[in-house]
Amino acid sequence: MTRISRRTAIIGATAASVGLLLSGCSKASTDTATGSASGSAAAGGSLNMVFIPKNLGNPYFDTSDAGGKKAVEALGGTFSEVGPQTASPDGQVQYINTAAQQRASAIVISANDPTAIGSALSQARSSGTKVVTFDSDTDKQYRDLFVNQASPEGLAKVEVEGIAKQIGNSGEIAILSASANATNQNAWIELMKKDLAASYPNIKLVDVVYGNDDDQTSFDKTAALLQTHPNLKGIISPTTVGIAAAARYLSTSDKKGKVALTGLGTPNQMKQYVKDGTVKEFYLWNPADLGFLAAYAADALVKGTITGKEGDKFTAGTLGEFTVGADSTVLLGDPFAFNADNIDKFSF
Ligand code: RAM
Repeated sequence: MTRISRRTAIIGATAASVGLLLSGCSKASTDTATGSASGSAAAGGSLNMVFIPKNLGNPYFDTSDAGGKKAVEALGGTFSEVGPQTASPDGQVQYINTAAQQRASAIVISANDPTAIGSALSQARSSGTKVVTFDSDTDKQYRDLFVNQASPEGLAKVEVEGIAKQIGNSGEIAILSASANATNQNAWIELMKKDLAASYPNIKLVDVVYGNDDDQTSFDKTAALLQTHPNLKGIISPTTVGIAAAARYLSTSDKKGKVALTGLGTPNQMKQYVKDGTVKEFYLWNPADLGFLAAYAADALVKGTITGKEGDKFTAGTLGEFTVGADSTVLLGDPFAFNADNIDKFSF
């Protein structure tokens, strides 16, 4: 059985998918419970893994890190989650340093910047800690492996197609992103710009603004976008924090139903805005699966069963077997489309 078919069999989901695979979505295939991650990094011999999200208090990372915790516990190790309150690279450095001092076996991190945390990560690696980036990468020389949620090209395409169909292929759009240096969002935005230029001559991207993965900032930036661009037809927000804040703003404004909104969101945060008609469709992978996969990848590095070179294979528990691709990257799968027809089937 291939990885995708095995996973699809595990989740047994029936929701419709606008041509996207169901991989990793539906009722979390890693069966991750909600609730905050806990534990503490212990020095010495056995597996101890430190998860560092972009910031704390983001439901997306609560879910991904809970997936990591479940995997680490299944592996008999110790899990901890530490991180900054705001999505800044400086905030992450101190946690990287502490994890290295505590001789963590592995750091699993979503990077707030491709280079700014590089020297801290290099130092951690030179003291024996394996480094796995997940969700948002660093430059590849700073980590052993990157666990990628979905192909960046596919994510860009699905979001651009989504907004295009909702605004009738014509008009002004804007992007509400996360923090300005976020590796993942910046890669997706570049690809969206290319897609727009190549295939959508009548759609004009008039602005890209940054809500820093902070709810209030994202809310305020949405208000400002609508004021600055009175002819705006649509917003793409490729961040779960941004899209939820933008939806909240739109849902009580006179632009509700007039300005389309799509992007990447968690079903739990977006449910009410799909039901009240603010949002028609948005996309995501299963964050719990991403954390789960990252933990198994880190464990394989710690055990030395893989080194991170292309072609290395490892098994990620119930998710099945994965193969390391080019640039020491492992791919979770394809994103999934959420809309009124299926949103009630998901809980994360
Ligand atoms: C936010 C973060 C994260 C991103 C998701 C889609 O939670 O920016 O890095 O992958 O959105």
